[in-house]
Amino acid sequence: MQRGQRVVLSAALGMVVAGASTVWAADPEIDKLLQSPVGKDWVTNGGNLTNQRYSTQKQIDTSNVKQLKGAWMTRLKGSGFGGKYSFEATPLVKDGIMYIVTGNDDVFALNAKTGEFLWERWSTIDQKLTSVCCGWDNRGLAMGEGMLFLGQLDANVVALDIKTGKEMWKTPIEVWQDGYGITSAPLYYDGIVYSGITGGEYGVRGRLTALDAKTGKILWRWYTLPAPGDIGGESWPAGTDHYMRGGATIWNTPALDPQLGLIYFSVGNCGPDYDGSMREGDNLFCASVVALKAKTGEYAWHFQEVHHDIWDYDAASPALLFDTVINGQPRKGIAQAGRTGWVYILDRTDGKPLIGIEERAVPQEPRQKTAKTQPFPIGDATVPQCAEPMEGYERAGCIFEVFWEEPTLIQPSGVGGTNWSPMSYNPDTGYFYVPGTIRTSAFARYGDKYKKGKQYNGGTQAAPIGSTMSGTWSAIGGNTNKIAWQKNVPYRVGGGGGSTTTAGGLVFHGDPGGTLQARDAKTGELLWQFQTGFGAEATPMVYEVDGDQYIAIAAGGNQGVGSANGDAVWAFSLKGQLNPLWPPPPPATVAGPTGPIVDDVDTVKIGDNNVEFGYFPRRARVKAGTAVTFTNAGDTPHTATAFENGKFGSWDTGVLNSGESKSVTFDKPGSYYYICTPHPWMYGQIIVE
Ligand SMILES: [Cu+2]
Repeated sequence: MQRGQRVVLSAALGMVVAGASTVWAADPEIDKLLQSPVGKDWVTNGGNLTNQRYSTQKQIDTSNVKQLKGAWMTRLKGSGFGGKYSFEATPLVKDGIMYIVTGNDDVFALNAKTGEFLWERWSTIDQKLTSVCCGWDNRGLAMGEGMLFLGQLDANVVALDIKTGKEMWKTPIEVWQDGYGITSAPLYYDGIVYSGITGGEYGVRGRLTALDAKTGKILWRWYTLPAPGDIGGESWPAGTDHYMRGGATIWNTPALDPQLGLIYFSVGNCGPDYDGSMREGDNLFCASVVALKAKTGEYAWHFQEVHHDIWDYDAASPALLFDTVINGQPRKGIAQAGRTGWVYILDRTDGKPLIGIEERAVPQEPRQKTAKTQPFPIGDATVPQCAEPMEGYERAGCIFEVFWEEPTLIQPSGVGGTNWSPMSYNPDTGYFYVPGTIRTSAFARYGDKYKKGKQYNGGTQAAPIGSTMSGTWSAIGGNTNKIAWQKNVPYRVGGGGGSTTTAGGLVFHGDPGGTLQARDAKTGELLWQFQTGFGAEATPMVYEVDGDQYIAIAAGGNQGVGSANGDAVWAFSLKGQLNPLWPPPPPATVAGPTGPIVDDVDTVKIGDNNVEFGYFPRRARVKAGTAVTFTNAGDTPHTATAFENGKFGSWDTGVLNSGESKSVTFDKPGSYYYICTPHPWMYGQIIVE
């Protein structure tokens, strides 16, 4: 199709079909699918422009879902298979072909009916990237104008020929050596590719970048950290350039309302994450939902979920558009599931709360320059918001509790609540299906000097040794913000895989223990589960080929949760013949180092065996007086830093770059726990006898 061809598109956002609007479109077919309820094809990460992840397919329903079996399973030739990776991408399907991207940014086209390979494109990205904060990951693809679009960990946006996988253009939107990367799925609409950027843990300046889909030329950038004089610029300390390194990155796919002409996205944490002492003010647009004019990038509105964030409480899960009725009035809604554990429900025309969000006074810590008030949505949180006291910790509190250098236990943890995982919305029930992580953080601040391209966290949020971790699945009413049903589950969810819902009355989601699960959308009852053999930590999707409905999910684990690695894509149908695989090793439910104790070890390798985010051995027993050498055998800078009752640093290797070593002598008998400060989910233990 030619750019500029005149076509008629129907508006089909949610329940409102507002007639036809005439527009110019570069890819009329894709633009129409993007604006329509999801049917046979699934052409963008969130299903369509709303990010609702709701499919109108209903061949598979509550009565027959128990008969689902594997139609096919394809292993992606070892791509993204290893401990350093997460596999979170949602496959796309168009005209019987599936497109999937792995944590190594490799893209595969498969026959969606059989799983056979059609083409593959290996990214050949540099394996020594030092800007990957939270596992090697790619959340998905976009398509349009005969191309597939992806963002890479090396901060390039790439277009591939959808028929062959051949590279059409490649645009660096930043320099990875300066701390930048891309993990979000881009959004394609009306000739423009929109991409987020990562680096909130590296002192970067976040932004949304719009590129011309045909050429890859950058059309505009909208910085999430305003300069002095820009809207929001007054929320940073006057006379400083901290806004140049304050984080506020974009982890996930935007949503777009063509009628309002607005694009919407969630913005991540402030940097440095846990030290607010040098950035007095609300620090816009950290931890916010932002709306821009989709064509020009002009500011429309914002809502900040957490003022002056010091808890790493990103808005990381994708913003979702939905239509609802409140007090008899039809309303245009937008919702976002925060790491705080709340769903923020707003009017998408102006960003005002739809149900009510109160500014309430919160605890104060003058050294952290804490905000006087924080927004409290009226409604229910999906996870506990107060930490249990633990022996060895003097301070414990609820959400927005403050901390300085004394470790302080707080729930939700710094990873949520809901982290990167998408929720879904079912217009038939009016519920959001929200994944939640139950975990405690021991927050502590330490000073951290900014160095371009290096980790810039200002503290830690490690889970205390011995604290428990689990998850929740909650249905939250779209016009009440109250829990309609809630299920506790054994493993943390919300870090990778989200939910997808269908007109068949079902909610589908993966589980870190390896199963794909189907629940009754009305009641939450678990109706079916199937063991994929690997950590099922991506969001499922739904499509149809030759009259048969399929459910598909990527299964390859999540490095932050520690679920089993893999490189599999599964598709399920009522005609499927494949049986479940054996369960893989389950992820931890208690924080701390796991595995056997290895005796008489004087070397601990960090990041070995392509795991990157782990110590080998994790637990070692040595004689008093032994000098233990810590060697970084991985690619990313790591540390081994003492972690005792949340206090850390009584001994420390400091930052070890790839290949560097440091010895620490342990003279006194006892148990010495340690963590990696940039990756506080890495635990180790030295037992000295
Ligand atoms: Cu590390």
